Amino acid sequence: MRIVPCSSFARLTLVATVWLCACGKAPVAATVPPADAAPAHSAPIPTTAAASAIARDARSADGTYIVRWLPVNGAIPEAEVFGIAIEIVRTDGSVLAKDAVVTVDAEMPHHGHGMNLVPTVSQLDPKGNCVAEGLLFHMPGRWVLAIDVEEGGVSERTQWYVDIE
Ligand SMILES: [Cu+2]
Repeated sequence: MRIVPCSSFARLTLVATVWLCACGKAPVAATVPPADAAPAHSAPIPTTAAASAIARDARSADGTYIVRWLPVNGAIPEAEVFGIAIEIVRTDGSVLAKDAVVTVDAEMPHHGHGMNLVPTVSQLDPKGNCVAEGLLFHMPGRWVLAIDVEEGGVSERTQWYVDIE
């Protein structure tokens, strides 16, 4: 499994997010950077002993957040439901809004489809942690995992390539 932040199309607004989710054939494939695209950034954020080597953090579209995630069970299984632990911090050091909402989605841009399940995401705790359950990468290949953070009606996306072999 290989995970790369999608830096070059991390500029989606809420409008684009809604549109992408509503349209299975969204033409985002043309904007997908090459597989060796450089990670958006590598700013240090707190890690825990449980964080494995595959945990990945990336900066959100407009740089408001650093979003980090890792599979709950340490690896992403193919064709099995899994969960991810998510950690979100604001880059300006301020605390996330209490009513911030996190949503998680994934798609295979080259195939024009998403997941067959809609993940559920737990409430963010005061430290910016939550857990998304019910993800399913039902086939091998390149997936794009997207984590959206919404505060005060503004949504910002962070994305990663996840290659399932
Ligand atoms: Cu597919």
